Amino acid sequence: MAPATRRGFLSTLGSTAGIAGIAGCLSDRLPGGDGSVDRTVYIGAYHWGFILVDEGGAEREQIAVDRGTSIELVAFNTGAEQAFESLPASVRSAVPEHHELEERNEERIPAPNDGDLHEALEAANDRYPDHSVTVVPSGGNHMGSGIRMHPLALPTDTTRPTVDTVTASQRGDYTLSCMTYCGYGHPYMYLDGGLIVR
Ligand SMILES: [Cu+2]
Repeated sequence: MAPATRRGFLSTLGSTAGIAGIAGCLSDRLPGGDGSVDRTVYIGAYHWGFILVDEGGAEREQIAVDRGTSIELVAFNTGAEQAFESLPASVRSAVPEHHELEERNEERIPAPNDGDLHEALEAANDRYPDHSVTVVPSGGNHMGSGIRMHPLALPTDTTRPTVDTVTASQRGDYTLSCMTYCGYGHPYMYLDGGLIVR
């Protein structure tokens, strides 16, 4: 994808137009907006991390739910412009701008030995634009427990968010993790303890 268009979606961030219409839009356009799920959690994937946004359009480091809660996960690749545009305005405006996401990378991902993080990011955007997300118990492999799910594919060439409903069946901390190789920072692409089932 051409650099000129890759981050074009950022120009829409900060727009407040349409907020009043969110509830209606959501029920028309996304599964579960009719109240058949208890919670909706928005998950944005970028190189190299995840953004968690609640129903109110607030970015959160973690979202806690009660056991037994059904959770609609609405996941998107921040590089998928059309999918991003289809999200509620409050969710779009909660997604940090590109430079802020790059600053987050610098805080938590060591620079490569043979180059800098920015170059690695540019290369990854071009060569490995896709991600995926899975939700697994934090701190190890506990087969069969909790929210484990098959990875949701998050390609850049899709026009819609990827939506799935999961049930928070067991208490614990859960980590969002990318299961699709996405360049240098892929091993760091996780959000530890992003979901808590209490
Ligand atoms: Cu990834």
